[in-house]
Amino acid sequence: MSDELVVYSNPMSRGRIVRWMLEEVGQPYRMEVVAFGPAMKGPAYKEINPMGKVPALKHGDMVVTECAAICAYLADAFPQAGLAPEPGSKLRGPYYRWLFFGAGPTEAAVTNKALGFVVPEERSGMCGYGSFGDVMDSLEGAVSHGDYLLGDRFSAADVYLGAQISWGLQFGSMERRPAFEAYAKRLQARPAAIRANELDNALMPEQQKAG
Ligand SMILES: N[C@@H](CCC(=O)N[C@@H](CS)C(=O)NCC(=O)O)C(=O)O
Repeated sequence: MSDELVVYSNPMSRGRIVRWMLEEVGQPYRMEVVAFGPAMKGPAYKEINPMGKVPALKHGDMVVTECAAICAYLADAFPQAGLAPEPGSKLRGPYYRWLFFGAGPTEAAVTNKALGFVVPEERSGMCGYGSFGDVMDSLEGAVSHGDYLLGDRFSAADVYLGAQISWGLQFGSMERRPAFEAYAKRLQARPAAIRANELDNALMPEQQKAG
């Protein structure tokens, strides 16, 4: 069985997170650009991701979708890259915590904010992310204890949550707090992040034409 890594993505999508993660991992991979619209919603691609969304990752015959899951999978599949604390180690706690906080509360709070949906104050108790402000405060604390979410250790959780924070600042869907700006600047200066941006940016004109 081939163990080829194939990422299905589009340069104008969350697939950029996976590209960055793959560049951090440093293993060879192939990218298949999936155009938005009929190609992404058609039966061939839905065999890979029934949601008809990018990104998706194939490793040999195995498919994994969801950016956070893909980042966590790659970190475990290629431990030599040092992007996840050892299973069973104490650092695994905050590692999971921030990966899931990114995929759950942060993603929901930021998307709802961008769409103009505000949780009525008296219903925040039943809303998993509480309020947008609660999420911002928690994230500010998370990025203020060291250079990375795990202190001085960079991990896949920084790729996933860091990409969301960087985009949030870029597109105005997150508050411009100094701690977020310093964290995003630190991450964006990583050689793998720079390479990933260059590779995806080079694919943009073609996709913009198609869109
Ligand atoms: N929860 C998914 C979200 C994936 C997602 O929404 N992708 C968007 C692009 S950023 C997409 O494919 N949209 C096209 C569509 O739904 O038609 C993840 O984290 O991977």
